[in-house]
Amino acid sequence: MSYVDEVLQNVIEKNPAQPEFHQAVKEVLESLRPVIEEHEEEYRKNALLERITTPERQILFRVPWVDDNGQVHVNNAYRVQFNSAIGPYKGGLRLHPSVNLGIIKFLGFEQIFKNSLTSLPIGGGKGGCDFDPKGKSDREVMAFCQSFMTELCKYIGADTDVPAGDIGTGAREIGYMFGQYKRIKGVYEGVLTGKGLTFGGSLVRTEATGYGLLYITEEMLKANGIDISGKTIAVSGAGNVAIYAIEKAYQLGAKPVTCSDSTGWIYDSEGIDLALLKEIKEVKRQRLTEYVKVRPSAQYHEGKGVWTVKCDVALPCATQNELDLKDAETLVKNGCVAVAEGANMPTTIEATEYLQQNGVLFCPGKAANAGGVATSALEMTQNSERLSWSFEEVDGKLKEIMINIFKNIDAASKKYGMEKNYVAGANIAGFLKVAEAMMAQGVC
Ligand code: NDP
Ligand code: 2IT
Repeated sequence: MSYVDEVLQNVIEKNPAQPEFHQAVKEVLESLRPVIEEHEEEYRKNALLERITTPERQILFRVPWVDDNGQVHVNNAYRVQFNSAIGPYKGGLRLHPSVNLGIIKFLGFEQIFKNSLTSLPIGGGKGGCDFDPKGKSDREVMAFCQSFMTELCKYIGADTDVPAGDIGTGAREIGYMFGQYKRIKGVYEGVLTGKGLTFGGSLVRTEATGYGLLYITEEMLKANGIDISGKTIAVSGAGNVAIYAIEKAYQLGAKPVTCSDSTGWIYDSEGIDLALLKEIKEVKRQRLTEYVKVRPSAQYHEGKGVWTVKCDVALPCATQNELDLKDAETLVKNGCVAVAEGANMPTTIEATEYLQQNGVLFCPGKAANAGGVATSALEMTQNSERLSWSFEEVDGKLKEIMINIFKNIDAASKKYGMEKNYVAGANIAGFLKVAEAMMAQGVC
């Protein structure tokens, strides 16, 4: 049996009932085959693939908190410190009722290669909790965040592990967590990123993932002779990534016509009204049903359906496995030329293969959404030097990083004879740096 197949089988046997983790490992290892074959003896002897697919440390803890009626609740929380070969663990915290260990492990595993692609010194980690911030009062969210950080603070630090936002964790949650960390540890340090601008946050971090997604999409299209200006874009999600993807799409002359949340989706023939979307989602924390009440050009549909809208470019920005084979078939039928993943692993393996086989340019999440964590790393740098850079400076660096990521994944795909396969390019380019660092650091 080949080394890749052996490790894949082992991962599935040793991590039962973690389908998202199996999926992420399969996608990466499958595309690494040519690289692994080149170094098979060396990697096998050093158990490199066994080590890279096993987290360095997994922390599981309970989070008790009290609601506004005096009722105590208990949630399950996780921090998976996956790989520190190239820097301190870095990755977001997801707060959503679906969170479990397998989901956090898939996200942590992806983060290793994403962080490597940014070219900045950050290792891979991820955390989260099955707490649902939706419908909770500010006081309840604060009570949860304080209890969560009371335990998590034992394992993180500016030079060891630096969490940030993800689904359900935005500026409000990061603020409460930072306050509690400082109170317990008595240290004012850049232990979290995505902080408020008055206490060490970086300009552009809020916009970074969505902006970065559009910078790399523009670059991928340009490399294939296509101009993004004038293109119709389908976006899913209505959270941090989706909102700033829509904002940058407009700035580049494209027209985003959809967005969605977990209950339904919007098609707006005039283009999404960004100010209205921000008001509903960022300020009032309401459902998308509010959008159609004041926007005559828009239709609201219950359930899932963004990918049925005719578009040139599709940007899934909600959650994992939200774009399946049937969606991919519809996108191809409707003439879609490119898909770039704002979310982590939003496209199933079957859908990805179908899109690639049908000539759709496909940029995987670990490259396409790396702008968020890259800007987090820039926040860490600013915290270390106790300075704040201007919006233009951070945005300029973000754009440069995204263009370089595209160049590197394009080059890696060509080097291994898989031109235009940016999934393989991203996995290979991300892996090689981490592998070299692990080999140089010996058995650890
Ligand atoms: P938010 O919580 O801000 O927004 C998530 C959006 O997706 C919401 O509109 C949510 O709807 C919608 N959604 C629909 N179905 C689901 C579901 N089953 N589970 C969760 N959300 C759902 O999160 P972000 O925008 O920050 O994250 C979106 C994706 O981007 C995630 O995959 C995340 O891991 C990834 N990502 C985020 C980065 C960041 O910097 N924030 C960086 C890189 C990747 P509703 O409000 O109804 O729940
Ligand atoms: O998935 C991701 O890259 C994030 N949620 C951002 C992580 C970070 O540390 O900024």
